[in-house]
Amino acid sequence: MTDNITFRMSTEVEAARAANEALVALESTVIAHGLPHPQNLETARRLEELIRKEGAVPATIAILAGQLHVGLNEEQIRFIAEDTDIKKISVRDLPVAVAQKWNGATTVASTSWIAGRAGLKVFATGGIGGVHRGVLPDISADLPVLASTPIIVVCSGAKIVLDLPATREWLETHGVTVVGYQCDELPAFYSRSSGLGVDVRVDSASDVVEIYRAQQALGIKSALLVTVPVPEKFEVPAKALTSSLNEALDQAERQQIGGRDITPFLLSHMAQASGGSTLRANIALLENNARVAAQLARVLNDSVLQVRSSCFSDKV
Ligand code: PSU
Ligand code: MN
Repeated sequence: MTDNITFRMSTEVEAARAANEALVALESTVIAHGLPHPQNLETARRLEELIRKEGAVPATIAILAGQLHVGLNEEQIRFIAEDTDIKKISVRDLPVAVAQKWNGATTVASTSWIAGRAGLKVFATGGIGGVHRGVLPDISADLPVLASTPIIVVCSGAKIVLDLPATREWLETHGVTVVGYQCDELPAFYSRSSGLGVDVRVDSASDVVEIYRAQQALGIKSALLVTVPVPEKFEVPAKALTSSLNEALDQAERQQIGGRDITPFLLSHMAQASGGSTLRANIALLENNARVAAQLARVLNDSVLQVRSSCFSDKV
């Protein structure tokens, strides 16, 4: 049996595709497992609103009863945010989730995988996964999927809980171009600086789109990682986080927390230890990234439509 995958598009996404409108994919793990209730639901809705306000159409991606959903309605978003049995689905989990009709939230890896195959070109998230600290080699599936999916991923770098220099090296080795959007340094999630470089600083949406189009023309199959620092007002500098992060890492080791649980564990530990300031930073950067992604999606969409119309006029 070789059934092809089918996507369940929301009415809004379906209409946007028919009208050639700009689309922005959003992940759902951050909603189900990354943020506490009720901020998770508020943020999920707010990200969608911000994208619409910028003239693009949001497509939050999740698995519902084994179906790959591209775009969720109000009720489905609420379900992902509030149900207590939503699984965290990375790419290795997709076959099981589909076959066994699970409800699940998608990570950067599985969201990129689905968005890329559904024809979406831009995806906004908070921080990507990467190479974890510690002795055991634990590398998020986000990285290999980024290395093999030609999509623009807007994020604030990799999550601060990771080994950032090792993550940066991994991206370089696997040919993922890293753009600093209005910044010279790779952002470090809650913090604006990491001491690590980007491949190029770019100051406008149209310059990002030029690079993406060049990447497509070259036939390079990796993602274009567009990194945007957390807004200054909400930044929590890396230094201020050192002790709570070390404590969280210690506790995770003692409690033998690993695999898919480690990232949410570390993030929630830090939110508590910082009196909520990392949570506010997380929400602020998610919102900002959604806005930037919507602007990029629009510029990209306009440039594609322009090329199409000039092809038509060439023929006449
Ligand atoms: N960014 C956040 N919160 C999150 C995540 C990212 O602000 O919860 C999620 C993303 O979905 C990312 C995942 O793909 O954490 C990485 O988890 P892992 O290291 O298990 O691959
Ligand atoms: Mn892992």
